[in-house]
Amino acid sequence: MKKILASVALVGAVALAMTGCATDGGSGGGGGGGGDELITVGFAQTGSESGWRSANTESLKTALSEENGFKLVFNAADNKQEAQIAAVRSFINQGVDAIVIAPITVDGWDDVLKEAKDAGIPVILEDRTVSASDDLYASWVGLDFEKEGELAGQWAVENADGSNLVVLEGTTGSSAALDRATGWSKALEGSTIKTLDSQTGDFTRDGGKKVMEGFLQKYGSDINLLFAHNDDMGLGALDAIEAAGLVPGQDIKIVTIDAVHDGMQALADGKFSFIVECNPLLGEKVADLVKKVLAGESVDKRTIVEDQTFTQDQAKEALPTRPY
Ligand code: GZL
Repeated sequence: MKKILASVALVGAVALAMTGCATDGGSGGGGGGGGDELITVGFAQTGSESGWRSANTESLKTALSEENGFKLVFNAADNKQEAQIAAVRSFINQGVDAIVIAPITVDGWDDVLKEAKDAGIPVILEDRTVSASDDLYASWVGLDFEKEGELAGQWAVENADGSNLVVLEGTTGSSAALDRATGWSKALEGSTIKTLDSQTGDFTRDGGKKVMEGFLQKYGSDINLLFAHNDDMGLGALDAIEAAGLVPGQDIKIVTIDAVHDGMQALADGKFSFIVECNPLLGEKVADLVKKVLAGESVDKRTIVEDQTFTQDQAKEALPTRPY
């Protein structure tokens, strides 16, 4: 609907411009239908739960800036799904030109995505994804979370087979946690790694520390391998491990995902053993998708950004030039 309106509006705007009385050509908010007015974008971010999230927010704010032709309406939902859905409803009521969402969990999005579609406002998903039908959003750009989990698991099987494992899971119901767990389990098939326990730490340092304290109280020095779905929970777990008189990287090998600065520092210091990167710098791709969708151009439904992995030596080498 929006595309047809945009095309008609664009033709109208061109016609009117020739008579010296151009309109903004957009239905909804600002200049989404063409012309040199700013494109108004509502961005519903998960919150500020981790170092990765801060880098992702910075990347999108930089790309969706006024100098790049955007007026950004930003909301961080404090990791609460209902608050994030309310933010999207608010963007619809404001009549923004486009909506960007980093969906906290996969479920619960059908109704509000239908409302955005009915309002003729295109939605672009970044980072995590949703279980709703993909005709309810224009495009998704993010990472291959299952591959990230599989790469982490492959390292564990090659370097820590036979270990007693505990897992700090990401936010329950998030595509990042669900898919990383799938990839990890796939990699461990046929190995002799024994999973003692697995619990969510909600992607936060505090969550990782609290859950690791519980694991240590229950299993003590039997634990010799930790898989944390992100660096921040692994960093929180370091406090608990050291408080228990154990040496991280020696008594307990730690594998994490993200490769944010503090995680890479822990890896370079020998406290972490292996990290699989999850690239948060998605801003330019999101901005490009917004402009193309509003211009009525066809775009890929899914765009996956490549990741890489780091050993302790590779972290020492990469740290000085890491952008986040
Ligand atoms: C992954 C992203 C996850 C990160 C966490 O793309 O959704 O959420 O791994 C962040 O650090 O909180």
